[in-house]
Amino acid sequence: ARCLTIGAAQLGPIARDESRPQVVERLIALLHQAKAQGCELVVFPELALTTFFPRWYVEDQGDVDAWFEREMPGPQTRRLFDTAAKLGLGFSIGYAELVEEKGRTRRFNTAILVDPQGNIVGKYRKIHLPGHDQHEPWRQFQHLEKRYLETGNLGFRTFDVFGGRLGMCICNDRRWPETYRVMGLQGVEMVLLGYNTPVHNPPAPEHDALGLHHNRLVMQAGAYQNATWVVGVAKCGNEEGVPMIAGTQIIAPSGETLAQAATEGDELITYRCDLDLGRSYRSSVFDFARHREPQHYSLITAT
Ligand code: CDT
Repeated sequence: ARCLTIGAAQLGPIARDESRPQVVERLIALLHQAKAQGCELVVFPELALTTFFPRWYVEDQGDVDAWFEREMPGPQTRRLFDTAAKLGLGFSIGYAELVEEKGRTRRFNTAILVDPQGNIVGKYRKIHLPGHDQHEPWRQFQHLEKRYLETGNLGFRTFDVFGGRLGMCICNDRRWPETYRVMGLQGVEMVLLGYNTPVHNPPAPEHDALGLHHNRLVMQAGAYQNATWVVGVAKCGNEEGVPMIAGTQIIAPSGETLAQAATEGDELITYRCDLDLGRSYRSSVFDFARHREPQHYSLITAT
């Protein structure tokens, strides 16, 4: 068996006035727990260095940019990288990324994968950006990802690291079957994903009671239908008056959740994942080469 011991590091709320060094201390505490529990790779959530800022309409772009990282690691995040490397732990983490690319300033909702030596070995920029791009004052809170962020431009890649083939996606991506399938077609064995999911969705409050159900449904389906592990990690709890779902879990290629968080705060859950578990699915019911019928799928990619 090719086993990889995963730590899914759920975060409780991050306050608006919490500084990067304060958050990094919380992440480091989880790294130490992960080391003590035999983990090799720790998965942190989406936008794990700041509060979930798209909930506010902010006019001044300079104020918005204060939530973004211009380098990774930067002066305030280097301690995270150094500690992980000292402990010999890999990690993935989500953050808001500001880059000069193609001659202009660009902003992405990004996740990176860092090896046990502290090298960035994988990067993903969120493709399915939910919410809206204009201020909608009728909402109790905003969801302005479409205003502050650009659609990711790196595709759904996979990375041969940690003894397996790993991929990443971010939050709303997990609701879309294409996300997993594009990685499944590359033979992905484990998908790492973090999320910030408010309990209340202002345009469709009738869904509010189903948040944890939908969270589990989409990740379990993505895992089973693509014979991959899925590690889903929440930032959750009541953040600045907005409750967000927990439900951090580690899902096997069978679609079964094998470990799950019990709280809505900082909490590490672990599982020793056998990366070969997907094989029997990939060679039987989901043998893509034998059973897919892509000639009937063209509508999926029509724009
Ligand atoms: N962060 C993120 O993508 N959250 C969304 C909220 C959807 S409602 C606008 C999610 O899909 O969980």
